Amino acid sequence: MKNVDKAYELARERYAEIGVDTDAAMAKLAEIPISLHCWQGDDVGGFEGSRELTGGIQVTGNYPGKARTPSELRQDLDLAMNMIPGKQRLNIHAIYAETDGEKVERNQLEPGHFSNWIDWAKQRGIGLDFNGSFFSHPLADAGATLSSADAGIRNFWIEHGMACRRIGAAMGKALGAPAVTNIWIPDGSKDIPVDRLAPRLRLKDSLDRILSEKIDSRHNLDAVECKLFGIGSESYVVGSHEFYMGYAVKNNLLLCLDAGHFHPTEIISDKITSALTFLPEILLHVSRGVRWDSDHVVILNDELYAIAQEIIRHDFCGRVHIGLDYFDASINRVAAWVIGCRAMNKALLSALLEPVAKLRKLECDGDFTSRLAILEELKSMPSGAVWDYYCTKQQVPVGEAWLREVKSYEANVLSKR
Ligand code: RNT
Ligand code: ZN
Repeated sequence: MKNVDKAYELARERYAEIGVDTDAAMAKLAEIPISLHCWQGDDVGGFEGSRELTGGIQVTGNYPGKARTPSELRQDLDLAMNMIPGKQRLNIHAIYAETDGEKVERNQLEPGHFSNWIDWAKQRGIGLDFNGSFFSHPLADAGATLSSADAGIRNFWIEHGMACRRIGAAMGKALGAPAVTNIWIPDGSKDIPVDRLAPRLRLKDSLDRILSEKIDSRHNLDAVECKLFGIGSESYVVGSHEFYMGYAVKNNLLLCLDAGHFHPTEIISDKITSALTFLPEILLHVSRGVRWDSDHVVILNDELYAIAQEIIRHDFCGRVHIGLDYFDASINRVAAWVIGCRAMNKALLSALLEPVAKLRKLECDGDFTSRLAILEELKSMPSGAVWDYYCTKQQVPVGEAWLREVKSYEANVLSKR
């Protein structure tokens, strides 16, 4: 890796000239966990059986080699995670329970149904995060779960939410770092409702009941995820941004900001500081919506840079939990994980290579000319050389070398499924 080392030495000097310590940046990056979402590996399928994906989210594509079992999914994750530098976590949905062929209703799920995941995470030395699955289920087919007017349906989902928090806590306890257990529900309506209030009041009551059990925050943290619209809930979403912002602030929960869940010109990077003015911690679902909440694979675009800058410039690493949330079945699914998670890491590294104090001073002094000039010059600084060096130090492939490994896995493993 002679060239990588040489390029890094030069890059280190260049950054030193502008007052940036590249070694410190890499050390910091290595400590920022990113939670990889298990559901990219099987198109949000889970292991309950082959029901269709509902809830107004959609996976397109039929790329061969999808994981069909928990061990296939973990095998795929093992490969993806070995191609990604830095600290990782895994984000699991309730539908990924392992019940030994037995039918276990979602309101009956227990930590034991996730013990293989916990053991696997322990082996890898990573933490887990968790999500209730309030979709792809007959009791979600009417378009309402926690906001349902049907007491039986609503109770079922409340019990599911309670079960999920206990599972999250068991994960956090076993792995020595709290799991973030997220609640996203698809509730809403295709056409214009007459009563926008009653479902929201019911949702509030359901959440109150789910959260009534005291759970040690060293083991589990609760997050709520808002949304603008989904397929089939175009006119009304019960859990809107205002609803959950209010609920999170009032109850001291994490607000989950998903990059695809706002108006197309709205960006979550600008929401981080607002949310953190009123909340101790938040969760991000880093995603990429193309024209709608399409959950495309995350790439290194302007918004990803901006998200990373907001986290790093304010030193919010301890308060922003970074999770990925996308699902693309039109390309190799393992590669999709690697591409998105490497992109997130690259964005964080770029942010860590900014001379923040200097930029802040220019802004305070009102020298907006210099601020803009330097921000533009930073874009062509040799951050790529630092990234390559970081990858070698982290013992993951440099550049597109990871792709060869994924391609050979495709030929030897995925294509045989
Ligand atoms: C849906 C939400 C939610 C899901 C996952 C599967 O729009 O983004 O987070 O994508 O939980
Ligand atoms: Zn999401």
